[in-house]
Formats: sequence, C-alpha cells, structure tokens
Amino acid sequence: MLADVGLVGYPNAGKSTLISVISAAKPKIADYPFTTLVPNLGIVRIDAGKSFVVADIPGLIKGAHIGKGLGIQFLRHIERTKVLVFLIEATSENPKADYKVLLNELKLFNKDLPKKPKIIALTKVDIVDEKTLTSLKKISFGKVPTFLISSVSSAGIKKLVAEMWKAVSKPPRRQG
Ligand SMILES: Nc1nc2c(ncn2[C@@H]2O[C@H](COP(=O)(O)OP(=O)(O)O)[C@@H](O)[C@H]2O)c(=O)[nH]1
Ligand SMILES: [Mg+2]
Repeated sequence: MLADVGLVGYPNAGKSTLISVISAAKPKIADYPFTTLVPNLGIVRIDAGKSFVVADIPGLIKGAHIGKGLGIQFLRHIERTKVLVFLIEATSENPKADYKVLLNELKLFNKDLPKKPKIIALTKVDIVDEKTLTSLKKISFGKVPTFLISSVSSAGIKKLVAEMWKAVSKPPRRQG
C-alpha cells in the first residue's frame, strides 16, 4: 500500500467516513470499534492533475505498538505515508490527551513517525453544542494545523483537504 496521507485515530473517530466523503471509496462504516480490518484507500481529486491517495489506519489504541487491538499490523503502513492526519472526536473529554496518546503510540512503534508533517482534525462537530464548539476553537496543538470538521454537515472538509494537498505537494525538506 502506498498512500500520501495516513488517517490515524481511535476506533470510531470517523476515519472511514471521512474517506467516503473526500474520495470515491466506499469503506465499511459502523458505530462500533474495529469495523475496519484492512486499511481503506481512496483517491482525493482536487483538480485535473492534482490528486493524492489517502488511507485510514485502523484500530490505533493505547498499547497498539505492543500488539493491542489491531493497530500494529497497520502501523507499518504509516511509515510510508508522507503526511499524518490525526482524527480526534470533538466530543472527547480531553482532545489534547487523546492526541498525546496517539502520538506516543506512533513514537513507541517508530521514533521517526511523529516527525512527519501532521494535521489535526476534530471530528463530528455537528454533534457538539455551541459552548463546546467555542472552547474547541481555542484549543491549540502547538504548530500543528487544526481543523474542526464534520463528514455529515461537510463543515471544515474543504479546508482540511486543501491543507492535506498543501502538505502532500510540498517538496520534502532537504537533508543535511
Ligand atoms: N454525527 C457524526 N457522526 C459521524 C461523523 N463521522 C463519522 N460518524 C459516525 O461515527 C461512527 C464511526 O465512524 P467510522 O468512520 O466507521 O469510524 P472509524 O472507526 O474511525 O473508521 C459511525 O457511526 C459514523 O456514522 C460525523 O462527522 N458526524
Ligand atoms: Mg474505519
């Protein structure tokens, strides 16, 4: 599998649904964890000649790097993607803590993984109340560009895809 963008996040974060709205792929979607047993690939078309491949990396949970859940067999796939998009549910009690756990899992698997260009998407904003939304808008994940999205209402999706394209099409940093 060769994808430009890898979607990482807890089971149920909305990875497969996002792929289904930004590409022509129709992955399996369900409201229970571990629906996705194989990475889904989708081609995102921006314009003529402008497209990239996105993959959802299933089953990342705490302990994935030592084989918990189903994450470990997929972590290998992320090693070959150029950009990582972290999907975190907007309804989470603590999105920052979730991000830390996810990032740490990647790091424990391969210390170079967190060095890849990163984007954060806070998902399912259609189901959070106005007050939560206001506080979510203020969360900062350091320098990592962050988007509030909903695959149901389409909120933020265009901006997220534009950022993905920007990161994918950027020439790699020159070594040494
Ligand atoms: N309300 C709402 N539900 C969503 C959204 N995205 C995904 N879901 C639901 O969340 C559940 C898990 O979605 P899925 O894409 O399978 O998550 P995955 O495990 O990360 O691939 C499903 O019931 C989806 O319908 C969204 O933007 N808004
Ligand atoms: Mg899935």
